[in-house]
Amino acid sequence: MHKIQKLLVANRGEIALRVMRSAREMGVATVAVYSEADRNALHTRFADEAVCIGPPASSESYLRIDKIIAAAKQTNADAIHPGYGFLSENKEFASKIREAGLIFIGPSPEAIEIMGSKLAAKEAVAKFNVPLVPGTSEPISDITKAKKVAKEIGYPILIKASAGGGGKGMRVVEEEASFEEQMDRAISEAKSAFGDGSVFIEKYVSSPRHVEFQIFGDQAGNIVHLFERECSIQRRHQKVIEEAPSAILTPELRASMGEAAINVARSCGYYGAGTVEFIMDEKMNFYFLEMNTRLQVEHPVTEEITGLDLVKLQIKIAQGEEIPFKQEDLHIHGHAIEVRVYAEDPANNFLPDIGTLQTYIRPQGHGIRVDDGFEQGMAIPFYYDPMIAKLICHAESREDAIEKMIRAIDDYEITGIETTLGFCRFVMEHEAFRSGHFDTKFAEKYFTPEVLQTKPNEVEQQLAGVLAVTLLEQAKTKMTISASSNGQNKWKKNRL
Ligand code: MV4
Repeated sequence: MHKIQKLLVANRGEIALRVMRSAREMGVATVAVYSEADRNALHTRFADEAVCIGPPASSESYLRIDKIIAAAKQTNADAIHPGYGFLSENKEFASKIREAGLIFIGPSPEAIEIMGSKLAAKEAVAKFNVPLVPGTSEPISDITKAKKVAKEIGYPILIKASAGGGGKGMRVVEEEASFEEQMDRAISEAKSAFGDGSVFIEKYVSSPRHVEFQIFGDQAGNIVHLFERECSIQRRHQKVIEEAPSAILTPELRASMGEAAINVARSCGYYGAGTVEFIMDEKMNFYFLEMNTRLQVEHPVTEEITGLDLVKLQIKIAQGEEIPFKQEDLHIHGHAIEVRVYAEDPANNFLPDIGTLQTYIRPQGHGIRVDDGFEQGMAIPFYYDPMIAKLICHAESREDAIEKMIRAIDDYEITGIETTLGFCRFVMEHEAFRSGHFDTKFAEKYFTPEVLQTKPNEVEQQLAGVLAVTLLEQAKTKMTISASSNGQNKWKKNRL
């Protein structure tokens, strides 16, 4: 066992800060790497030491394996945490870190490789009794054969690129007549996008729910799951709202999905933090989709309901410790919801809206957590992901967590850029979300920019009348009145 002394965080923004905070609490020194655009970023300032690794473009900084390993050597760091995104699921990064004699805070390069290929992943888990969507388990290129398979599975079917992920390289085929054309397109798309034209066919589950399980393995072979997260509220494969636990899982279903998730991890000798993604149809059948071999953006909801610090657990496992608890010691405490605050304009097709945070005041109070990497007055660089913060609420029940989230969104003051907060508030108030009857098509089905426009309700109309009279009175007596312009009620809709 090697106790980690100094940790380099190969990331930026909220996750870099998140990781460094836990390291510091464990007495581990921290090293930041930063691009020229992040010279004054919070992660750069928070770390004990910081090394500039290049120009703003990710390809010249946060994606440069050589520069990051050189920074670790230069500062005598003995471990590297990749965060999420960037190099977090790059097998070459994980192996080069090992070859340099350093510890990678994550799984083995082999596990990253297997799970990075959808077909290899399916093949690995098939022997472990994990439910898979009906379909092919091998790359398919012979059109006649493929057509036959599609017919057997039954339309609609989905063509997926083996090297794809996060929704990239998928094509729905509704009927046999369009099969050939879609197949040709899928193969050439996969070739140009991933340099690998392997595609396979699955039964298309038309409006699935996305339920994922957090798992942890250690290097002694122990594997546990930390329950599920429901991530069905998304737009164009970008998650916007996540919660734990799922509103619809029964204890029995949770136990069998948890067991399947552990088996997925077992199938590739997994250690570290991982997430096993399932889709679920309306009959509550669940199927393994893919495994993400990193800490995920939405990990805080799991932390809130388990009381565990997942980054500390990652560090302990990486330095060879065993998981310090058993599956039966784990329990779900209350309910947690996370909303992602993106610098995007929901009224304008969610186009990125970068700029300067003129006002930036975080909500506060019991059960509220904000993970972010910005302060008031800072500019949001356009080189990177537009997610500026995660707002997490934890309460005893789902209903209480929703009410807390609405209050927190109303207390969040952001001016200078548009954000997705208004969209998130809309979701919190929506009957489909509140009842738990929603799926991955929620945004498509229910959201239009018009729903963000505040329609005054009856009470508000009456109040406006009263206010008009008052103002008139005041004008008569030459009094001045300054309207409250702190934007406090910016997201309020039909509420008084
Ligand atoms: C599917 C599917 C329906 N049927 N596979 C999207 C991203 C990638 N992880 C796999 N995805 C899907 N695979 C079959 N056989 C629907 C999706 C899907 C989806 C999955 C999870 C979360 C959001 C989604 C949004 C659209 C489609």
